[in-house]
Amino acid sequence: MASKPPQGDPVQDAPEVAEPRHAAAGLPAIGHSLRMAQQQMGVRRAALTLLRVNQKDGFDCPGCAWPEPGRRHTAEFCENGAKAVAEEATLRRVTPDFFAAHPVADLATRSGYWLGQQGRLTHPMYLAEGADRYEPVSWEQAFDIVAEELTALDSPDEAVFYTSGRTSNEAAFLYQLFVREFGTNNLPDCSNMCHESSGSALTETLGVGKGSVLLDDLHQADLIIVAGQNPGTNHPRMLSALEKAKAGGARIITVNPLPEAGLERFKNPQTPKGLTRGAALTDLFLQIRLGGDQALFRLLNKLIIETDGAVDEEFVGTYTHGYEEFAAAARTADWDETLAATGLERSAIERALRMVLESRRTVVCWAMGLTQHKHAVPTIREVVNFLLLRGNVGRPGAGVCPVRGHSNVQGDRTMGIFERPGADLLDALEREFGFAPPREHGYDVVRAIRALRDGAAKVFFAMGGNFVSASPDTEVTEAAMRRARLTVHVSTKLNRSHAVTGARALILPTLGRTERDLQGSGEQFVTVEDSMGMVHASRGRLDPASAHLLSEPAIVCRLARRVLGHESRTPWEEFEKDYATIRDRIGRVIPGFEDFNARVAVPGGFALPHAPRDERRFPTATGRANFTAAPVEHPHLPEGRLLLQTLRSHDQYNTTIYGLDDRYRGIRNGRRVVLVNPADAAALGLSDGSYTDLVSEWEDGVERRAPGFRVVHYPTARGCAAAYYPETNVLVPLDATADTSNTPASKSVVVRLERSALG
Ligand SMILES: Nc1nc2c(c(=O)[nH]1)N[C@H]1C(S)=C(S)[C@@H](COP(=O)(O)OP(=O)(O)OC[C@H]3O[C@@H](n4cnc5c(=O)[nH]c(N)nc54)[C@H](O)[C@@H]3O)O[C@H]1N2
Ligand SMILES: Nc1nc2c(c(=O)[nH]1)N[C@H]1C(S)=C(S)[C@@H](COP(=O)(O)OP(=O)(O)OC[C@H]3O[C@@H](n4cnc5c(=O)[nH]c(N)nc54)[C@H](O)[C@@H]3O)O[C@H]1N2
Ligand SMILES: [Mo]
Repeated sequence: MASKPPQGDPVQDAPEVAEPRHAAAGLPAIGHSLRMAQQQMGVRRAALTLLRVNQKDGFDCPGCAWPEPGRRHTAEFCENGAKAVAEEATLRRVTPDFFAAHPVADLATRSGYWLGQQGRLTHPMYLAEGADRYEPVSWEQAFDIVAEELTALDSPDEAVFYTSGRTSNEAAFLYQLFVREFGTNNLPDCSNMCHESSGSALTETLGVGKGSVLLDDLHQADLIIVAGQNPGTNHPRMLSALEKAKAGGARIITVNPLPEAGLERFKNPQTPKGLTRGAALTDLFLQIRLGGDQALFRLLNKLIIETDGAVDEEFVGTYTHGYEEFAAAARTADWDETLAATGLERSAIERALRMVLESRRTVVCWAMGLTQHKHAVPTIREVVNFLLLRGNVGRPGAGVCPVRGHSNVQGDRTMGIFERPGADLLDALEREFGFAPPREHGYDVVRAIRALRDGAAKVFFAMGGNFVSASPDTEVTEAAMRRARLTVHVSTKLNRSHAVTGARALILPTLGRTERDLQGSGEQFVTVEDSMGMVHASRGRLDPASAHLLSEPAIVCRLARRVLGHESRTPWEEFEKDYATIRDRIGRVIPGFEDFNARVAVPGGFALPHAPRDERRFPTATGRANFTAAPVEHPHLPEGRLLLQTLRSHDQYNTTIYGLDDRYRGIRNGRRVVLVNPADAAALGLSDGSYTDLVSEWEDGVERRAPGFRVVHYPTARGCAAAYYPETNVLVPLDATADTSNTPASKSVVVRLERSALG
């Protein structure tokens, strides 16, 4: 039953193109967010819901993982947070009648946008083997089906348990506990496709795989470098922090192949000035070629080393390891090679160096523009080298700042959602729960797809997310999914993963962040950890979308009881009744959570310890912060080809499409566009408005094609094109991943553009 993936919305996908903007937010942003919220929720519900976002007694915004400031505005949310809330708090519903009217084959022809617009899931639904559509089932039947397939496996390692990043700490802790009691470490998560490269690089060099700055550090910095990140769309509240830093005298260098409106100018809707001109943010824009960052930082490092007095020798001598070897490698950095790899002017790099040398406190922020390349891990290690050289780790106003995506993706990892758990975690689980957790490492996302493809994995269970659309190599992933015996999705909204199923499939509908969670002991709250290691409570206030929903913790507890039976000594019933009892156990298993219930009761929550930040202690193999000296890499582009990055528009949350506009980039009413530098377009004979197929070329010789994209002349770096994810995931080869972290290299796909039969 292989259906072709849908090619956008044939009726609606008709891109219109205008000049890109040069400023973000402002009044139009408020207007857009309120309009979307009201379309989904009506006026009253929209107002009541949005006023609860990120308040100390409210719920954590299900948008991004940017932290909340200590002093909050009445409306502490952004345009895109409001869209995320509206998407969840919508009044539209996907009921059993909907599934009766839409066979799975029909759902498989629909776009992700259409699926998401249908509304919230209301009932557990089951697709029986050979059936053509989902039918309602009871929760008991649903758990029986999962148990039947899990117990029929030859080994627990034939099951895969995915997690997306919205799952609360409580649900994540229970989920990994259940999975490990069941007997496997097959716990891939969205982080594998996201900041895994940051985690790998930081753990090896600093000893902690998380960022080392708090919000106040940004406010106190002299220099903030924002590399490979588009906060105006993806972390809009970060713009307030950048604005505040600038008001305090900070300068900002932006490193990006695209001029992103949010980094040019920010019109803060919370201030009078923001309603008019707004604040300029970027002082120096380095329009780098895709994948040129390691070369750039390596050259800057050489120049720092060669400047008298620029290296913080006391810091380097006291706290670091490997300096000599690194310095020897850095000294060989070459201007010509760097200019070719980055596409930058010599004078621009010299100006950046002056700003670096004038700064006593430097922060580097980054996101997917650095993590999704073959050489992502050495690139981020080079950023660490750069900061270590001038002692910019473990002092106020300075440090590493990987800006996380999903609102609790960092917390999920802290809770043990990891396919390669350390012995510390497993020992602690063994002590606390009295079972022997599996020690062998499990599958990450890419390895899970291979296992499903090869028949080595037979059951796929997802706690949230949209695995088939978010993963690379769409056709391979979808074929892999269809080979499974059973696919199960705990979801709030309909998505493509519900339409590309194993022989049997279940949809288990769950509560969202915004909703009241009533259990045996009364109303519950959950906790989350933001991008800066702050843990706080989140309490939903809305009535659940349907009376048939279960919370994520309740789903795990009931499933665990059904699957593990009397073999488990874990008090699943008690956990379901009272989440405080889960937090008691988290406090005994996960370092930094001691006395969890008492500390999270304090409004605003608490900061997790971070040894490099707090005490300049580096829990690495050498006991010091490690300089590293990897060879410099950058993508090589064959003649007549472009390097494609797959990125987000302003109207989407990952695979959830809110609308068809990308306002800041001047694109409306369509998503099948490819942004190309006019000079490259001219060389390829592609006029603005012509239609092209994107064909990716990789070493396996397989031709991957995404048909029918409108060419948009756009001021991106030479040789570098951009198009939206997930429409272009079909082009990303499964095996094209970052070294060490195994993250799909979604930001450097070699493509040729062919005249399209479509369009
Ligand atoms: N509204 C909204 N918010 C979101 C999300 C969303 O989809 N919508 N997603 C969430 C998630 S899970 C995540 S991980 C984050 C993602 O946040 P981002 O990382 O900002 O997301 P992308 O759209 O992938 O943008 C990548 C940025 O890096 C640049 N870039 C690409 N390649 C390179 C490179 O080689 N070098 C440099 N220097 N720059 C490069 C691109 O031009 C772009 O500006 O956002 C989170 N927040
Ligand atoms: N080509 C390319 N591919 C990429 C990326 C890229 O930049 N380029 N980015 C990667 C990144 S950074 C990430 S993080 C992944 C994202 O991968 P995922 O996290 O798997 O994808 P999402 O689109 O965020 O998942 C959306 C679905 O989550 C469900 N959901 C929403 N809220 C909840 C909730 O509270 N509970 C539950 N149980 N379900 C909920 C809804 O059903 C919704 O349809 O994609 C990756 N894929
Ligand atoms: Mo992400």
